[in-house]
Amino acid sequence: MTQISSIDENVEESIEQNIEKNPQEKYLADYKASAFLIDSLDLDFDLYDEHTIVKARSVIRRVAGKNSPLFLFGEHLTLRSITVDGNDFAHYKLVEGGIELSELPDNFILDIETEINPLANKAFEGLYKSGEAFCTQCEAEGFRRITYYLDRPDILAKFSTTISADKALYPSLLSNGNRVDQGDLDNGRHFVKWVDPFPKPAYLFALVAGEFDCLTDSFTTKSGRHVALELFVDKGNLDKTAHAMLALKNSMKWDEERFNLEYDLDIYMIVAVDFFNMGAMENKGLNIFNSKFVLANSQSATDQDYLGIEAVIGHEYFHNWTGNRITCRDWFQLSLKEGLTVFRDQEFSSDMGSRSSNRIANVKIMRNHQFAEDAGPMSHPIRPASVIEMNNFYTVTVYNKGSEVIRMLHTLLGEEKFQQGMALYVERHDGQAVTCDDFVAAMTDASGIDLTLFKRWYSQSGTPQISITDHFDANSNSYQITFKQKNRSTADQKNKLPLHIPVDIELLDKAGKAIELGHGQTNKVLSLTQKEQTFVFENVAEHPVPCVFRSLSAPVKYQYAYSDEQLLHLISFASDEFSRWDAGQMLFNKYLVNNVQLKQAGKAFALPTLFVDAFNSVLSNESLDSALIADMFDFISENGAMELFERVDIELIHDAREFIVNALATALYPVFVRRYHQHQLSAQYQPATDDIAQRKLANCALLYIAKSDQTLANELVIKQIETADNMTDHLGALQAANSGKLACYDVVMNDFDNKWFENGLVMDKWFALQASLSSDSVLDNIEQLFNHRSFDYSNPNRLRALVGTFVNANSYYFHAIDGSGYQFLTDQLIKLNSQNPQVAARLITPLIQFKRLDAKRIELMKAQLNRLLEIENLSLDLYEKVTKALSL
Ligand code: B3K
Ligand code: ZN
Repeated sequence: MTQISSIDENVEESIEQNIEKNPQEKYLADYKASAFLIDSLDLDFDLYDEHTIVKARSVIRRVAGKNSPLFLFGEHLTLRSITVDGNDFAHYKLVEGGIELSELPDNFILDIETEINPLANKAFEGLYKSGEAFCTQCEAEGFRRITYYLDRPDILAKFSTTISADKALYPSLLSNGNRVDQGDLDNGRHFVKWVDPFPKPAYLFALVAGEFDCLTDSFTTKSGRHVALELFVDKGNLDKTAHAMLALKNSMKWDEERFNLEYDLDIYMIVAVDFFNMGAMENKGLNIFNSKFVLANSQSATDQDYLGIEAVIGHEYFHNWTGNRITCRDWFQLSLKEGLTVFRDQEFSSDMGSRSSNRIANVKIMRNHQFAEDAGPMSHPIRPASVIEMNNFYTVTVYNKGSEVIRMLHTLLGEEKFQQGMALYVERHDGQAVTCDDFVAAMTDASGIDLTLFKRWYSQSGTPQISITDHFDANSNSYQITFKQKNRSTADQKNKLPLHIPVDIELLDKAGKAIELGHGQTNKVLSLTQKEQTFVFENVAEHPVPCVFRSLSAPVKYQYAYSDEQLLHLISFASDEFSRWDAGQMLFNKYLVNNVQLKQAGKAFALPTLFVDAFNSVLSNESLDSALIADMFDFISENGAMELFERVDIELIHDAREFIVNALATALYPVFVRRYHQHQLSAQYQPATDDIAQRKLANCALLYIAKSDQTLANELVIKQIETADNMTDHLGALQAANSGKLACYDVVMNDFDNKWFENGLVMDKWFALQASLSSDSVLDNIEQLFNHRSFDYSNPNRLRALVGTFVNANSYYFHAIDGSGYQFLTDQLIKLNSQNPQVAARLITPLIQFKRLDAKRIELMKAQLNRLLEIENLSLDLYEKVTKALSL
């Protein structure tokens, strides 16, 4: 193979910012190292619900800026006292966002005493109460709600933490590191002291106080270190902890085997809490988890829950090296730890379970969410250049696209060189706060591969669009394939440059065999580095069907004018399971677009026979993995489908999608029924890969049956609920009843409510079903559910289940042309703005991604955004998103 042509425009390396400078905006380019360093921090907490006293003693030294003042961040704090080297100190000024100290010596001990109110803290940032327990969340900038401090990730200090609290109410007092002292105090109180030997940034600090049940276990590392494992859950939940503990031990082992990374403390603790803004937090030695990602037994958790727990437990554990031992210099570098750690957790899940199922699920996140983010007002590179509210940048771009960037590095380097790069990165930077450039430098130096161009992925936002054409020359037996990359302007950047895009390719002959491409290989990774590039393959005997972007080797949209027959060829013969799935998706998307256009041209919906035949061949194929078959029938969501159109017609997308799904349900009805019966498991529930696949296919079949034979579906649903020994099948039956609007729906939903109303996590599945109902009464119903006995407006999980599902997964009703969906969401955001701005700023996403919608809807959405802008004390979180959306 040789490269014969290249067109590379001479484009300037500079990338223009088109967002006006805002006074509150912070810039990566403005980074300055701190003039002061903190060697150690001794914390002392006297815990009370409404007036906790925090004493902080820092050992500080000046490393630059003679006589310059020291600014310490602090928010929502009451200052009680301040001393320097033991003497009262008067040279301070309380200013917005912190305190400024002047006339300081070069080396000193600073003692600051503050008072805070954990009970009043409903933002769940800093120290707060989750139910009866105290807990913390400090990333990104929550530590400043605990004490005045240099709350930035490049300040690494050794922490000790002493906690005192009522002994009966809070028997467990936990913090980072090792427990070094404990004892009783007066008035029924007690104390525990913890010392963390590893210097760390403040965002990794954690404290928990409460009464828990604890599952203990241990792990012996490969060098023989004995590690105590402790998993703390609310009393009564011990029967739901086994899977999380197993996932932890598997993670520890996997990281030793695949990345040669070993755990470093004598103890690893995980605490599950009910009130938590996100999934979990990797605090050193003391992870704090949303209970959703810990608690599971077969009765209460689905296969998806089991897999989610494994992934999140792994993710937080893997942060111990990629995040904690080596952390970020500044928050613009967030993807340094998050993209890399997501890549590591995806690899872990793929090694433990089905690689293709994992890849499909992760690509769906990119296509359904990340591409939309990149095309909307919040578009940013994986290393953002400017930020107003840091919490707004824990995004699918930084996390998932960040992971795709690491995956591309892995594809370009191969496993061996990639691991050499990791080893060099760890050797160079252990104990440091570093940048994405440092990471790429280690990869470059270890592999000898030039990644200069590749680094543009870190600074350029947007989804590249690749158009592919080819030509076969029968005389010379050569096959040429040409790739053009188009990088469109995004909200944050006007001018774009070509990117280094790895294209994993395979060529299939007529018989479906992969053609050898040299060195005994049937696939090849091409490096597309220019705007347009042609690659030639010699000794090709016939025009092949190209299988491009195998496993989606780059986070791009790609287009090749595949005929239906060629897509069927890929579905049947591609050696990469992901590519078979993707060919099915392309076929579906082609006819989704086609049917929308038919209707727009005044014609009726229609499908060719080949379309149904293609999916019949998948469903009838006994040798195909059951999970893959189920995935092939799980088509792009209505939300995701918006990305397929320049101008979105909400109703038509909904109708065309329904038409195609119903056509398949009807045409393949007997095969779905056969598959349903064939994939019933008789053995006891196990969250094992094969069993998960069987359940997935059976429940997928049930969903389709519910669309074509409601009488049979009704019977099957009732029977499945009666006999199910697990939540996956119980919920699968409810989903079928919901989507097929079966006669039993109300009864089975009521029964579920009566059975589970005391378990909020289980009820989240029920709330989500209610919110996804395709019915004109869905919004009224949701309003009423706010008063449901299991609903708690201050719990982020409940809000995400009910409000989040409606706005993200029920787009037909969210985008109702009367504006009711937009108004409903805005009402909730106004309520949440002052209480929990982080959760509000997550929920707003579908209200700001309006670019492709019709003028009427855009106007309605903008009216709601303007309504938000007018409220008093709009949080920075919402302000940033609303203003960016309105400025487009
Ligand atoms: N690092 C945390 C996320 C913190 C979010 C702060 N708003 C969890 C994780 O990515 O592992
Ligand atoms: Zn993370």
